[in-house]
Amino acid sequence: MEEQFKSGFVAIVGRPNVGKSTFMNHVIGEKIAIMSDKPQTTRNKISGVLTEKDAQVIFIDTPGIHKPKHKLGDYMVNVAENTLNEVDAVMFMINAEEGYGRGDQFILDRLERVDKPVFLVINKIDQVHPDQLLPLIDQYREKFEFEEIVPISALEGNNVKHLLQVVKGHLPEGPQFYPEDQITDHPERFIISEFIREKVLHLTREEIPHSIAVVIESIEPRQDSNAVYVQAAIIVERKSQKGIIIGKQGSMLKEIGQRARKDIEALLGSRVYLELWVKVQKDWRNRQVQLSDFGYNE
Ligand code: GDP
Ligand code: MG
Ligand code: K
Repeated sequence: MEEQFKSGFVAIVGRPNVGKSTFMNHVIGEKIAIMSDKPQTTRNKISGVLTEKDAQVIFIDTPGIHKPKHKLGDYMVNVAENTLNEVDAVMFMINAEEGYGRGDQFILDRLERVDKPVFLVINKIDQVHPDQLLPLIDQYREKFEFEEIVPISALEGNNVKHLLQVVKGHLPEGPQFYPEDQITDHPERFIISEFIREKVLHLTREEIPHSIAVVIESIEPRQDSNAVYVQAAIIVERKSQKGIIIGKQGSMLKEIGQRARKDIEALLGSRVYLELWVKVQKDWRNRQVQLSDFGYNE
């Protein structure tokens, strides 16, 4: 008898910086989720679609579940929790270097309410001695009944194939939800805004906190020049931050724009003109009513 096609949605949860986006990018093979060494880079659901001959896995890279410190934090936790109730399996990812922490308990408490298989994925094993793994596994086993425990290195790809086999093994039989060549179901608009936000965070390092948002004002293909015209605003909370992002004679903003443009061109497969500007909007994180303006409502 022929094997049935399997498909399903798999959420990736875990503390910030454990490597969720890196894993997604490794699996999907394109730069869809945004990677950064700053925590909480991923604010929204980004899904990557992996299609193989026997299965289709749709990964949801959730914002970090953590104790919220402000309204945007609340929003992010809600998105993550809602996601957990809609998926077929959950990958709980930890950093092998860090070990168990209070942030993990917060997440595990939420996972107790999930009735789908939960896998413990121990990432960054390239950073630890193999002897350190067993005690870590024992420690987590005591806290939660995981379906399976799989150590990987998302960065180097160690054991990632095995993890995919394990995940596929637990998916229900189902249809191919997305066409084979589709790797994300997110509108380009959101991915483009994340590309720009990533450049700001990388280039400004510690000076600019997470209190920025990027709003894509327009994306217009230009018939005459065979290029796409993108207009976007970077929203900051303070005037001083605006100065940092613009830089001396606009040099920083220019650099941000040039780097973001390269990623957008790769994504859209065409030449791109990117027009960027910076707006100050005080305390936007705590103004719930404004969150929807930035695309942070479900
Ligand atoms: P996220 O916040 O969970 O999405 O984490 P990211 O994917 O953004 O990764 C955070 C940092 O950890 C980045 O600097 C990654 O390069 C790094 N990282 C991710 N996976 C690995 C891994 O397997 N090994 C090592 N050494 N670093 C990793
Ligand atoms: Mg991430
Ligand atoms: K991150």
